[in-house]
Amino acid sequence: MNVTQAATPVAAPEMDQLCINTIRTLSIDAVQQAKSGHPGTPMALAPVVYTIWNRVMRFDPQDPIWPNRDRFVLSNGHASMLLWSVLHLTKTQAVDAEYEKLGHQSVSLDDIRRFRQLDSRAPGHPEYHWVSGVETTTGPLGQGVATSVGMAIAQKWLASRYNRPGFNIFDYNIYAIAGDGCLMEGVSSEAASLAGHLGLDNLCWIYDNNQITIEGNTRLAFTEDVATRFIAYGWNVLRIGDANDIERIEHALGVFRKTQGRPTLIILDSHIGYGSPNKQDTSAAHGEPLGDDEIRLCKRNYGWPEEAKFLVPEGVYEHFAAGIGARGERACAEWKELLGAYRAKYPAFATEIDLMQRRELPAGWDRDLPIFPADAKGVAGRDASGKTLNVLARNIPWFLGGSADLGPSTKTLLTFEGAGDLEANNPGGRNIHFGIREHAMAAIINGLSLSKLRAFGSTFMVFSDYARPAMRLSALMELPTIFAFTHEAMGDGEDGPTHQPVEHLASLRAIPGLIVLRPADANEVVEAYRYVMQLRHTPAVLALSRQPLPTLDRKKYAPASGLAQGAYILADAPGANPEVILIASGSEVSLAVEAHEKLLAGGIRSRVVSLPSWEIFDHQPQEYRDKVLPPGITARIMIEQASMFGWERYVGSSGRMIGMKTFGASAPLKELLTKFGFEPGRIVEIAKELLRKP
Ligand SMILES: Cc1ncc(C[n+]2csc(CCOP(=O)(O)OP(=O)(O)O)c2C)c(N)n1
Ligand SMILES: [Mg+2]
Repeated sequence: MNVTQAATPVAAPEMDQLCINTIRTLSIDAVQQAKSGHPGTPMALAPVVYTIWNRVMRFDPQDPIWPNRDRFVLSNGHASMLLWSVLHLTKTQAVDAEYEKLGHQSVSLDDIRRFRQLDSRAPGHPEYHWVSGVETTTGPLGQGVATSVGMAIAQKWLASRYNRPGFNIFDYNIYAIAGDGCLMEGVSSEAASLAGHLGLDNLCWIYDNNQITIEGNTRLAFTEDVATRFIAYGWNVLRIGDANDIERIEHALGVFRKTQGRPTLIILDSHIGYGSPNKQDTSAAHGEPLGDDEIRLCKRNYGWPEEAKFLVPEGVYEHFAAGIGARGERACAEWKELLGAYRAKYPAFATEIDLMQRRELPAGWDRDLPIFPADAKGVAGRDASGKTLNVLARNIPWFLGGSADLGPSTKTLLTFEGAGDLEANNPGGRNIHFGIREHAMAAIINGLSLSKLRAFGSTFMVFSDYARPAMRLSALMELPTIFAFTHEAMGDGEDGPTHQPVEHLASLRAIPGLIVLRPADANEVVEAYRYVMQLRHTPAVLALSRQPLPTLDRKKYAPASGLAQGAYILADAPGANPEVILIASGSEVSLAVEAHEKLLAGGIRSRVVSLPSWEIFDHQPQEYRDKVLPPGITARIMIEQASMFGWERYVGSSGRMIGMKTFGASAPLKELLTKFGFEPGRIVEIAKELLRKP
C-alpha cells in the first residue's frame, strides 16, 4: 500500500521527532523496496543527522554549491539513505557539471522509491557528481573522513588568503560521520594524525560507536580505546551516551564550534537498527532489509502508521524549510552581499575566487614555462617537473601541494619567495608536508580539489599503491587532481626491487578516467603539465624519471607539443614510409631514437613514436591514430621499463615487446639496463628479426 499522502499520524510526536522518524522510515522503506541496502545505521543516526542539518549546518538547499557552505561528509557511505532522506526533505536543488541550477530537486521521492536502481539519484552509496549535495563519494570506508581533512585544510587556506578584516569570506566548518569501519581503516588514522598536527578546529568527526560491524560485535577485532587514541592525536574528544538525545548532540556541536586549535571527535553511542525489536544492536540490522513484519514492528515503535510507505507527514518539509532552509538562505544571501562589498574593495581576490569556483585558470597561468635546450646529458624528469611546478604555482595562487616526505627527492618543493610551508601557524602555505602518509595524502588532495583548490601530491611511483584507493576515487569523482610520481622505473637502481615499480603503470592505466603520462624528456614534462593543468574534471598521474634523460633536439625531431595527442611521430623514416615502428614512453624514448638512427644508417626505414599517454592517444580521431600507427605496418617494437600488460593493443600480434617480467634487481642502473635488455642494440636486433633482415 502506498500512502505517501496520508495525514499526520494521530499521536503526532513533536516535530523534531517526526522529522527524525521520517528519515528512519524513508530509509527502512527504500531498503525494503530495493531488496538491498543498509537500514540499521540510518535508523540509529537519524537524530544526529537531523540535528546537524536542521539545527546547525549553514547550508542553503537552494544553492548547494555556495562556496562558504558547511560541508557534510557521510564517511560510512553504506548509510546513504540518511543523505538521500535529508537532501530530499530539505529540497536541495540539483546543479549540473557547469554549476548551473537545473530547477529541480536533487533527490526526489521517486528517486528514493527507486533507491539503488539504474539512474536513480539515490544510488547505493553517496556519489559526488551524480547527486548534488553530496560533497564527496564515500563507500570505501575511511575515505570520507580522510577527505574531510583535505576540506578542512582547504577552508583554512582559503580563509588565510582571502579573509580580510570585516570580510570573513571563508569561515565554514566540516562535519563528518564515521562508523567503526572508518576508524579501523588505516587511512583515517593517517588523516587524523595530520589533522591533529595541523590543529584543524574547523573539523568535527562524529563516531558512530555502535560496536557492530558486519561480522558481529566489535569485540571480535576492535577493542582499542578510540578516545585515548584521538586525545593522543591532539583532538578534543567528546562523548554522548545516547544517540537519541538531540539536545546533547546540539550542545556537543556547539562545543566543537567554540573549540580552538584542535579538531573535535564526538563519540556517539548508538544502537544500530534502533527501534527494531528483533534486530536492534545486531549485525543483522547492518546490511539487509528488515522484512515486512519487522518493519511493521519498528513503525509501531516509532508511533508511525504501520502500513504507510515512503510517508512524509504533513509539516516535515515545512519544518526543514524553517530550519536549515531559512538559516541557509539567510547565510547564503548575507555572504553574497558580503562578497559584493569585498569585490569592490578587493577585486583581484574576488576574481580569483570566481575563477577557482569554476575550475578555471588565471590569465597568464602558463607564462614563463621553461623550454629546455637540446642536451645529450639531459635533465631528470623530476628536475624538469620541479622547475615547471614552481613556475605554475607562482602563476596560479591556488595551486598547492606536497609530498609524503620525499620532497627533496621528488623535487616538488615550491621554493619561490612566499611559497611557505603549510602549518598550523601558517595555513596559507603552499607546501603541504603530508608526512609518510601516502594514502591520506591522496584523500586529502581529493578534499582540497573538492574545495576547488588545485592540488598535487607526490611520492615514488612504487608507493602509488599506498595512495591508490583514494586515486581511484579521484577518477570516480572526476576531480582534476595531480599526482607527480618520480622514480618511475629502474632509475632507482641500487635501491632494488622494493623501489622499482613494475606493474604500477599498467595498474594506473587500468583506472577509468585517470590520465597517465610518462614524458620522454624535459620538454615533454613541461607539455605534460601544460596539458594536465587545463583539465577541469580529470585526474592525472605524471610518471617522472629519477635519472637525467637526454633532452631531445626538437629541431631535428618533432616538437614536444605532440604530447597533447597522447602519442606522436617523433622521428620518421624518409618519406614517412616506415617498415618498422618503435613505440616507447619515458626513458625508453631516447633508446628508441638511438636505435632508430642505427637502423636508418643500416638502411632500415624505422619510425619512433613517443607514446606518453594511452588515455589521451585513445581519444584521438581514428584518422590520427592510424597516421601514427598505420594498421598496415605490423613490424612494431614496444619498449617500456615496466610490465608489458596491455601493450598488445598497440604492438599487435606480430610485434615484439621489451619490458619487465620480474621485479628488477638491486644494481647500478647501467647494469640493470643491460641485464633486462633496455639497449639500442637489442632494439636493432629485434627490428631485423621482425623484418627478417640480416
Ligand atoms: C574499505 C572497505 N572495506 C570493506 C567494506 C565493506 N563494508 C561495508 S560496511 C562494513 C562494516 C562497517 O561497519 P561499521 O563502520 O561499524 O558500520 P555500521 O554497520 O556500524 O553502520 C564493511 C566491512 C567497505 N565498504 N570498505
Ligand atoms: Mg559499527
